[in-house]
Order: sequence, then C-alpha cells, then structure tokens
Amino acid sequence: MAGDEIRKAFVLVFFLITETGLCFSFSTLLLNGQWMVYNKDMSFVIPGNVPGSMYTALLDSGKIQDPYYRNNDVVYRWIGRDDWTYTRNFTVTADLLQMRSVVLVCEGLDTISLVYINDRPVGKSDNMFVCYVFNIKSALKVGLNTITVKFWSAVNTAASLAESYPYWVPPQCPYPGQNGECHVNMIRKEQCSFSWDWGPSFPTQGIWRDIYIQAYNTAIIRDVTTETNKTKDGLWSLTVGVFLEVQNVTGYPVGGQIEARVDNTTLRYTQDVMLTPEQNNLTFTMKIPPSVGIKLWWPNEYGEQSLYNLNVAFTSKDGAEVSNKKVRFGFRTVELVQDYVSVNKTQGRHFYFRINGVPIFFKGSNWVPADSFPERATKDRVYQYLKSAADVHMNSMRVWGGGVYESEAFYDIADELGIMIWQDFMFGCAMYPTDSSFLNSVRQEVTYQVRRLKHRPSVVAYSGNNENEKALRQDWYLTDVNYTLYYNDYLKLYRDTVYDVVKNEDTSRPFLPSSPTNGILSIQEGWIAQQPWDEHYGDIHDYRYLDPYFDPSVYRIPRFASEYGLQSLSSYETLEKVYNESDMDYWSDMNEHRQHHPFGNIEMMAETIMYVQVPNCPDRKQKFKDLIYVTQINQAIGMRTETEHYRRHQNYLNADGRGNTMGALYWMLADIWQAPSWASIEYGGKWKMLHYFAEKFFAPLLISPYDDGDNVNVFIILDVAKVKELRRPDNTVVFVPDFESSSFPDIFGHPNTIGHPSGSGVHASHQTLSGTLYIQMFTWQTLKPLFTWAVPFSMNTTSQSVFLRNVNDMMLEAGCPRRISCFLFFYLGDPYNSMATWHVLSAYKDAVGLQKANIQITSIQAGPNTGMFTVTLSTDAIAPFVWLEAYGVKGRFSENGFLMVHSQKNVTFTAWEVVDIPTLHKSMSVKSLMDVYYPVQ
Ligand code: BMA
Repeated sequence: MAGDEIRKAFVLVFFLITETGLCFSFSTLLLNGQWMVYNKDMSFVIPGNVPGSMYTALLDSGKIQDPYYRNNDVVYRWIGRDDWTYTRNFTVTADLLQMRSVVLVCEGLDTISLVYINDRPVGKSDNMFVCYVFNIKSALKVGLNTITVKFWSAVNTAASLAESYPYWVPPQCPYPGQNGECHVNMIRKEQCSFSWDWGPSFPTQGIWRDIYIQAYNTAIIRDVTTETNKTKDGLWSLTVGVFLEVQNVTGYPVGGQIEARVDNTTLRYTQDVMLTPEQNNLTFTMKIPPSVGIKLWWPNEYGEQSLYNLNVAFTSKDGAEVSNKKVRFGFRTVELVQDYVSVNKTQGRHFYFRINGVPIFFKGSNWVPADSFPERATKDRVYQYLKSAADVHMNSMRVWGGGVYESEAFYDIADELGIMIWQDFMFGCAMYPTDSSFLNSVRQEVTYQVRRLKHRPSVVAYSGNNENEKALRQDWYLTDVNYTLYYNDYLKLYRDTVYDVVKNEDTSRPFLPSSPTNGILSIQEGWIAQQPWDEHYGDIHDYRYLDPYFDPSVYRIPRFASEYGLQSLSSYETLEKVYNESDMDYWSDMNEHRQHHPFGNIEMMAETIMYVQVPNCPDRKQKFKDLIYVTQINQAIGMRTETEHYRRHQNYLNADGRGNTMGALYWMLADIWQAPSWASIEYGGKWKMLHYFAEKFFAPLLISPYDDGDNVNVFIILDVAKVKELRRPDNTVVFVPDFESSSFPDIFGHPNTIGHPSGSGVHASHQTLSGTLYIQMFTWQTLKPLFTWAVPFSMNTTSQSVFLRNVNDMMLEAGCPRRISCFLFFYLGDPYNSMATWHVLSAYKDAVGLQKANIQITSIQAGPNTGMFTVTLSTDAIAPFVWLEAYGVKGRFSENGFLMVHSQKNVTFTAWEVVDIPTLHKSMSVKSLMDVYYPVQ
C-alpha cells in the first residue's frame, strides 16, 4: 500500500470508529480524496475532490467562476450537458486481495454511471439515493489499480429516457423562467437539481458520498435498525434489525455470533448465527428491565433529547473477524391521531401527533437542500441552519421530497436538537415512470434509506411524495387526458413499491401517501382523495399571494398546514456576493433572472402596495435596499398572521368541523442560493425578518391579538410538555395544560429557549394559567400611551381567547380619534419583555402620525455571555420594524424587526465569529419604517 493509501485507510478506520461507530478487523480502503476529472473530449482534465461534483472541481481548479455569480447558471449550462469521468489510482496489497470477498461500496453515485476497475466494468448506477456494493475481487490486482467512474450527462439521459418511454410522463420541462432542464422525473436524482422555483439548474455529476473498498472472509454488517416500543405494562423493549453481507465464495454458510450492547446500560444480547448470502439478516427484541431507568427523547422545548448508543458486532466463529456497527437511537413513541372529529363522522378526521403520549403542535418549516452542490452543505452549515430553527422554538421540519435524503450529519443534529423530521420520499411535483427498471431502482432506494433512517428518533413520519396526489387530482400536468393510466402508475409507484417496502421495513412511524394528503381518507378513496386539499383531513399546502396577507380571515383552517409561504428578497449584503452594481435594482434583469416563481417580483410589489407605502428614495441603490426591507416586512407579517391563526385554532372547531389545527410548517427554512424566495434564512445563514418573527410567533407562551369583525380578540397560547386531551362527548378535542405534576418555571426552563418569559407575571396552578394582560392604546405620534387596560385572565386550555372588545369602544375610552391614528400594544407583567406584541388598526400605508424616528445605537457592551453583546438603542418616536444589521459580521440579534414604543431598548447580538466591540460598532446600522420615505421634490 502506498503511503497515502495507508494514511487514508487509517483515517477511514478512525473516522468509522469515531463518527459512525463502524470498525472493521478486515481491510478497508477509503477512496475519497483527490481524483482526476475530465469531460468527454478531454478539453478539461482537472483534479476533483470526492465526495464532490464536477462543478466544484472546475471551480477549485479555477476553470470557472463562482457558479452562483449572476447568470452563471445559464452561462455554465454546457457543464451539465457534457459527460464527466472520475478516475484515480490506488494500491492493493496481497493481504487485501486474498480475502474471499472484496467489494466496492459507493454510498452515493450521481447518477447515471458505469464503474470500471482496471478497465473492466464492475457495476453501474442509475439512482443517486442508493448505496451500491459491487463485487470487484476478480478485477483487482496486487499493486497499482485504477478505478474509473464514467458518468453520463443527467440532462441528456433524462431526455433520451423521456423520448423512448412509451408515453409522456409529465411535466416535460420546468417553467421557462427557471432556466432549467427537462425530464428530471425520468431519473432518480435530486429533482431540484434541474432547477426549481427557488433554485438554479446545476445538474451535478460525481461521487457525492463516501466510496471505499472492503475486504472480508466471512460477513460484515451493512445496516443496523432499531425500534423502541412501550408495552402495556409500561416497560420498554428495543427491537434490533441486523443486515449483513455474507461471502458467497465458499458455498458454505458462515457461522458466528451477533452481540448487541447499549452503552452505559446493562443491556446486552448475544445470538449464534449461521449466515448465507440469502439468509443474512436477523431481528431480535431486548426487553428492558425498569432498573435501566430509560430516559425519553423529547422534541425541542418539551424535554431532554436523551440518546443511547447501540453497538452491534458480528464475530466469525473462529474469532478471526469482527464487524461492528454503532447506531444512536432514542426512546420515544409516536402516534398520528386520525380518528373522527365528530360522533356522526361527518366533520372529518383529526390529524395530530402524540409524542410520548403528549399531543404536540408541530412548529417548524420545510427543508430544501442547503446548496446545489451537496459537498458545500457542510456539517457546520447544516448545524447553523438547524440550530437557528431550534432557537426560534421550532420542533419540527419537513424534509421536502424534491431534494435529497439528507446527510448523517443532518439527522444527527436533528436528533440532538429535538427537531422532529417529517421525511418525504424524494418524488415531487411530477408523474413518474413505472417501468420495471425504474421501480426496481426505487425499491432499492427505499430499502436502503429506511434502513439508514430507522434508528433516528427525530424521524417521526414518512410521506410518499410532494404534492403528487393533489397534482393528479387537480390535473396540474394534463393527466386527465388519460387519468387511468397515470392513476395506475401512481398506485404502482407509491402503493405497490414505496409503501410496500416501508410496511415491511418500518411500521414504527406513520406513513402518509403524499403531502398534502387526506391521510386515512386518501387511502380509503384509492390513494387519490377526491379533495386532497380538504381542511377536514390530513395536511394542506396553501399559498395566497394576492390576498391581504395581514388579514387572518383570508387563511384556511386546516388540521395541519405543512406548507404556506410568502416571498421576500435577501439582504443587500447577501446579494452583493452575486449581483454587480447594475443589478442592484428591483426591476433589473438580474433580479428577474433570479426570481423563478412566475410573476414573483410583481407579486411582492403588489403585497407591498397593500400594506406599506412603496419606498421612494431617489438614489437607486438605496431604494433597492429599502425595497428589500419592505419585502421582508410583508413576508414576516404574512407568516406571523397565518401562523398565529393556526395556533389559535388548536382548540377551536367551526360549525363545519374545521379546526383543531396542530401543525404549522412554513415554506421554507433556508435558501439554496442567493435569490428572491420564501426562505426565512438567507443563503449563508443570515436571518431575514421572518426568522426573527418566528421566534415570537412560535414562542411557547404567545399573546395573539387579531381583528374579529369590529372587535379585537386576544388569545393566549401556551405549548407545554404537560398537556391532557379532553374529549368532549361529541368527540372534539380540547388540549388542556396540566400543571399538577410540573412547576411552572420548568416549562420555560429549557436552555434552547431564547427570550423566555421571565417577568411574565403569569401563574399556574393545577390546570389554570392566570395573570394580567396589559393592553395599551398608543397614537403613532407619541411614545406615551393614551390608555392602559389591565385585564385579569385565567385560562384552562392551551389556546384561548382572554379578551374580546369592540375597537370603537376602546378608542372612545382611550381618546383615540380614528383607527388610522392608533395601535394596540400588549404585554404580560413587564412591558419590556420580549413577549410583548402589537396590533395595528389599519395598514401602515394609511397610518397617520408616524414620524421619522431618530434611533441611535447608544452603546454596545460585551455580555451577557462570551460572544454576546448588549446593544442599547434609543428613539425619540414610535418606530415600526426597527431593523438592525451588522454588515459583514456573522451573527444574530435576540430581536429584530420589532416595534419600538419605549425610548430605550436593549437587544443582544450573538456573534457566530470572533469580533471586537469597535468592529461591531462600525458594522452596525439601524433603520425603521419611516426611513424609507423621502419628501417628494
Ligand atoms: C410547493 C412546494 C415546492 C415549491 C413551493 C413554492 O409547491 O412543494 O415545490 O417550491 O410550493 O412554490
């Protein structure tokens, strides 16, 4: 073995032991690292890193500019249409080659490829989501060997598959404004890599996950799955699945022993086994005695995320070979409640999750790939995004079906942060082929991915696809020309293939046919419901771009909203990395080029006009900055209005049975590149105003006012770990906080909670939460409130109206002349508490009395913790949407985009990189709404 191979093998073994828990007594040769990459006519021959793609190889070799820069997605279209080959040499020792089985393990080949060892074909791939294992022993030799992976352009392959397919499998091509490629549904590849309505087309080729050689004489463990169950007597059991690969050279069975141990417990299991290449897996259940003292895994802000390590080892009979695999798992139960809402069964079915028996409102968003080039979606970046989600009280995330099954790092972090994953299978917004080779490939994909994910406590649900049930029912792709054909294809793919595998592999979490879906009703109606968007069943996706998004009455009342969103622009700072000076205009060609959603920029402008006045700075660049700011205001207000509306409906059912809403996952968490989109986190990690608003609207204790006809109606919403479900005689549900066994401060004592309501002045006893709600009426003109109402309240459900009053009467009492002059401010106990909120009585564009506020950053001081700084602000006038930025310094504020009603306010800046106070001071700027308007000349 050459020096660097030995080093790499060493690194792999070390990596496998420390990171994945794998450990081999047999030989392993890691082939990650530097390869040679070349295109079809060899006009480019460059080094390329594995895992990686040809785009990053070209970029790293200086052959292309940043592919994200300006319209490089179009300029570099040729790259995805060319064929790229990866090759490298490696050295094989006699020791390795004499092993009975020598296999090449490819955890990710993207996508259509032929694999050669020393010019002999040893395997091929057609699915980037499958782990391929090829037998390569006969192709290897002692000494220097060459491995070559020849990829075909995914674009060309998809086109030729579409052409030769007996009928159209729509949609053919994406919306032209996406500048994308066609027929991505014909191949098992990240569907958004051919472009999406928020992302560019970079149809990658390459070895995108680890690749290595393994040699063994007997058997090795490929997968370990776990399933934890709570039995009737309250005891836990752990069911373990072990999937091995067994040598098939000798023709004799392989004897040995399987041992399973759970770290830091007395749990141990052993079993003698006789394995053959066909009889290569086993399942066993360990009953867990009470003495083990199991600690549960809880979602974020509901308790700890206790995790256990399971070590499984196979030892060959002669003791000469040991194969280990370690997986981390947790003890938790998941149930999806879908019983009837009413006794007469006419009002639909519930749709909510119970985790460890506790009904939990899903607060979160949707995850799309963090980068067009998966190799750039590093663990650090994924952590940054998911930590940002947890920091704003999210407890759940849907891994959307047009991207990828995410990395181990992603699920590790979700397990650790308590982010419950709704996992789509990777099919989205399309019909799919159902020829046998496609379905076989899907079968392998689903088997591999489910075995990979099953031990993850964070994964709480599977869903067959993104929006294909709805698309077929609503004829999005003109499938009605032959509905039966496409319907039968749908069944073949999702019912007879995806679900068929899942039901054999993993019934420990719910499987939903699609998202959105009607759940049980969809199944009863033959997997395509009559109305998959029905609010009485399952989940909905709902977008309303042209409605007054600040008015809650425009929103639907579903059981669970798994997608809803509004667009905004990314910050100037983020756009600057990919726009040039001339692009810095709302209506520039570049801003249009990056906008992939039809009429998106026009829609954002229409939204602006409805709510605030359009910024009018004569300076073009400043006006663009101001427009960025107002689009972020619209998005934040829209998502706040819609999300609070969903949370308020937890305990409410309309006369027609809509309500008991138990999930709000907005679209979407983070951008794949710098562009106008629905994301709340910009490419690179910067929080948009929406993300700051999410910290408020997802807070466990929320004051939520809204216009209810002529009244203002104020709800208090409380998400706590101790909730009981009360069933009314008519079968409707009310969620009731249960404080009996938990002291109130515990509920908010979770370290992930920022801005938790200390000083809220609320008290809990038994099943009641009581306190005083303070309501103040202000005019826009002055910092002094007109009037303050102190409203004692007492609530006994998790979401309840505590105040309802005619606004005109309140104005009369307070002395407010007209709605457009005033607004309401609400707090519990302490007006300076971050939980305070406000409610406007008219759109800002009509507000009278607002003045340009002179806001000053009066001081920045270190603390309260390392990397944190206290920023003190002062104002001389009411200031809506106060927006702080630390240009060039990565980090986030504790609050941003707030309404400033006091002359002073402190916020905390948490830096994500080392920074000193003078640098921070220099970087920091502040503005508020009236700063974007200039006197008309
Ligand atoms: C839904 C999603 C995505 C899309 C989003 C915004 O259709 O599932 O496909 O990006 O809406 O349009």
